[in-house]
Amino acid sequence: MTQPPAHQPAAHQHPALAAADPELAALVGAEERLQADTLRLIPSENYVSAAVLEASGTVLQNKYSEGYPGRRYYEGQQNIDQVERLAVARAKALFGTDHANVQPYSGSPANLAVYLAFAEPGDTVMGMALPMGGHLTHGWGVSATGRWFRGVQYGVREDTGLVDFDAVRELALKERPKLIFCGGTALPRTIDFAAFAEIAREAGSVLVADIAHIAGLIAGGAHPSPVPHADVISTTTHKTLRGPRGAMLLAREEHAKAIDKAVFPGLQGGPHNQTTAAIAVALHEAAQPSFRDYAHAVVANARALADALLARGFDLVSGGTDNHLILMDLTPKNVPGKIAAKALDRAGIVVNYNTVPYDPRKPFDPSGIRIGTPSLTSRGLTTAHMDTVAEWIDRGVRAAGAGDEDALLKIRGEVGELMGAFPAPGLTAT
Ligand code: DSN
Repeated sequence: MTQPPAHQPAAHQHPALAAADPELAALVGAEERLQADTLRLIPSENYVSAAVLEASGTVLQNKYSEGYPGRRYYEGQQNIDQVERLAVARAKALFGTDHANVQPYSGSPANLAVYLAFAEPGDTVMGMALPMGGHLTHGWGVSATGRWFRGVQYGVREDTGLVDFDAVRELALKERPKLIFCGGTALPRTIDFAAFAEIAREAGSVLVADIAHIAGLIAGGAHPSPVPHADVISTTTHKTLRGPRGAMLLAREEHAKAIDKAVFPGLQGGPHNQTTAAIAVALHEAAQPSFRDYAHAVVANARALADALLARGFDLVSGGTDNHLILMDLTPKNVPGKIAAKALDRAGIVVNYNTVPYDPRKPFDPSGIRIGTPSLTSRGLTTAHMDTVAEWIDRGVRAAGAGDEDALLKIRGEVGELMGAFPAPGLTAT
């Protein structure tokens, strides 16, 4: 049987859904077309494999399993226990940790469980400020973590865009926070886990490495691992790691009980077993040699794209990238991030508008856009394509500034043509 082109709706893959709820099936088909036809540059997104997709949609969905393997509050766990044990064993082997909890529903609940395990309401916690590239759950004011705990924040230097470790150390020693978070959502540079660990040790703090963005790079050997340095590691499973939407907490044995108790019964009820199964599949895929190639290709593509953007006069925070992510300050181009992001979307290039460090504009209308290479790498684009991608972004931003819809439409055609030659994983029928 011949495979349908990547840009065709794949309703035939969901025959029951199409029969029972054509309206919903049409929306799923439209999303499949969108993901196939566009150049997806949001650095926290990816394409999961067909195997991960299948595991996410299994009858494991039908089962309640509060507790942990061998210690459940429901019977009928003969298979579920094995699924979770497999996921845990694979997580431990892949990252080289003593302990893994694969039950957190996503990154925010995973981080909240860390608070529950190690801190009391009102305690001081420290993380990178959200507008500097941190995450809401690292003690930022509008998040429960910033309301229920006393969040103190560090940032990056205005001149380099890099973490100022002298300032981090000074703040940590002054505040003696219970938790120090490192990692974030808009960090284009390598995280120096050893430097954070030394500061945490001096301050008597628990070091939490939030590796959600870079877990796949770490698993593939394209970014240093926090394992020898961090007390606890928190990660989502759906970004560079290329698994389902979920999360994991990894820890040394000494913290295993506290972490498990915090996730269940502290914070959550029954685990999402279909997600646990899909995490197990993704971890198996991430242990294959081809995943190392993917992880290194993600970084190589990001570096090539950064160079091509710099050559076109773009201002990149920190001057470039070491990982999968590029943060572009569009101030010199006189185009606000939101205007650029929406115009690029019309051109078939999907990015998100983002604050840049020391942004004079508001978070809902900031100066920058954030882009990344995981999705395009999963589709097979290489460094040879990055000049074209930079050229499209350049033309798109200029068209945004000029209000030139025809130019955006032309880019959209070119994007669709190239992406049609690179079938999206998980979207083509097998
Ligand atoms: N929302 C995620 C991101 O896009 O980086 C972080 O949680």
